[in-house]
Amino acid sequence: MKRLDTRDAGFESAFSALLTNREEQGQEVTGPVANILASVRKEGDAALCALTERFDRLPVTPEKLAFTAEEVAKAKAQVSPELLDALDVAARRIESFHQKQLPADMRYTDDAGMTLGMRWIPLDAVGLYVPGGKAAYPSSVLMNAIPAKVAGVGRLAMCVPTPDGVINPLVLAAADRAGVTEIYRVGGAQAVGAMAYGTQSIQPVDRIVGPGNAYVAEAKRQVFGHVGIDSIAGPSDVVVIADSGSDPRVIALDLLAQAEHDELAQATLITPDATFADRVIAAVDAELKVLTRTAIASASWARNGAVLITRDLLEAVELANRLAPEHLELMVDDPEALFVHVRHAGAAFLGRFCPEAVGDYVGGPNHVLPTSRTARFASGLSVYDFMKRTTFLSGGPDALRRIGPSAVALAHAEGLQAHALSVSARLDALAEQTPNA
Ligand code: HSO
Ligand code: ZN
Repeated sequence: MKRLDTRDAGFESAFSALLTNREEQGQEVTGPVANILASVRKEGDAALCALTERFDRLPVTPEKLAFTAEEVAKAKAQVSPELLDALDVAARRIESFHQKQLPADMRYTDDAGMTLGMRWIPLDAVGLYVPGGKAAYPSSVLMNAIPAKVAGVGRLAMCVPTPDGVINPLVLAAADRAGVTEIYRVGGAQAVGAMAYGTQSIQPVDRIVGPGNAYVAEAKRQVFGHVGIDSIAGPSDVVVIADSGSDPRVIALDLLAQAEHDELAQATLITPDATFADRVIAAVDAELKVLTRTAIASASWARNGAVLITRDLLEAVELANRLAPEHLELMVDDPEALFVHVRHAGAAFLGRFCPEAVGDYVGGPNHVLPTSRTARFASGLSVYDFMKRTTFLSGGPDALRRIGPSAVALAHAEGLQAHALSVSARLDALAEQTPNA
């Protein structure tokens, strides 16, 4: 963990290192992924089944690739009523937020008499990748699937690896709650290939979303262009701005909630109170002794953790903007007064009783957010990711008379004769119909 004070001479260079010093996974997977994609594209189901047997140790035939409704129902029956209730609370709140996000079409008539506008249209088919093993978050199934459903996507297919045939029943329950009915027991680059190119049993989709390991991320990169993809997620991060009005232990737990995700996760505290900073650091050390995911959280805190001491809260926000965090907590009495100055953050959590963990599960806004400082130019997952726009132009003779000649002039300037004629031939015809107009 790095403890820096903005009043120290070496602050700027140490802080810059913090901005750039993100570790890369550094796994060379480009070639192997290209081979997997090529074989799925060429051999379809046969390749899928062979690769699933090889990587997941699961012998499977094409007819068994999809989970049946009975299998999903059976998995759901294994989940406690309390957990199903919690899933439902989360799902309802995510649905309601994303419904409010639905964009309105646009249509207006301008002073040339042209009617112009834009129509939002949901995608026909989307593929959702859900990781297996330690990164399988049922909450992320809801966060990816519900916006697609709300957007009106026609078909939603999900792929999830089942190493040794094992599936987390809560993942299937979450898929079921989100209305996903097409689920395949396939993972890795082969799942991405199947969804991108299609096989005998998996119809191709138009866009693939969802997190995955290095192979999945690379496969998404390689199929991009043939299909759309969401952004490739880096390690998760949080910046917590707090003053001494919060319990140091509670703030420590917020930092550790990030650190326990991944050794590469980054948790940063920014505070104007040096004494409070030291209390939080002590509380982190104490909690690290008792947490279940100590090994991961300790590694993350030791390697990527940071505590920044500022002159005041405004300076804290300035640093947060430079860090462009995925999550920004404002744990102060008047969070709105700080929030007006926030320009770069994937999601902001306002007030002492609104920790990120609430937003991770049951807040409503999406928890798939821009990582690795991409909040400078990117936003969290939303219904817009599952829709596209068709713009339209509609005009009659009067509008063409008014703006057509400028199009002709520009077409000539670009040396595009057919373009010019396409407009001028119509203008000529209009002139003939009304000789003195
Ligand atoms: N904090 C993660 C989401 C998550 N947390 C899922 C718990 N489960 C990225 O925003
Ligand atoms: Zn989380």
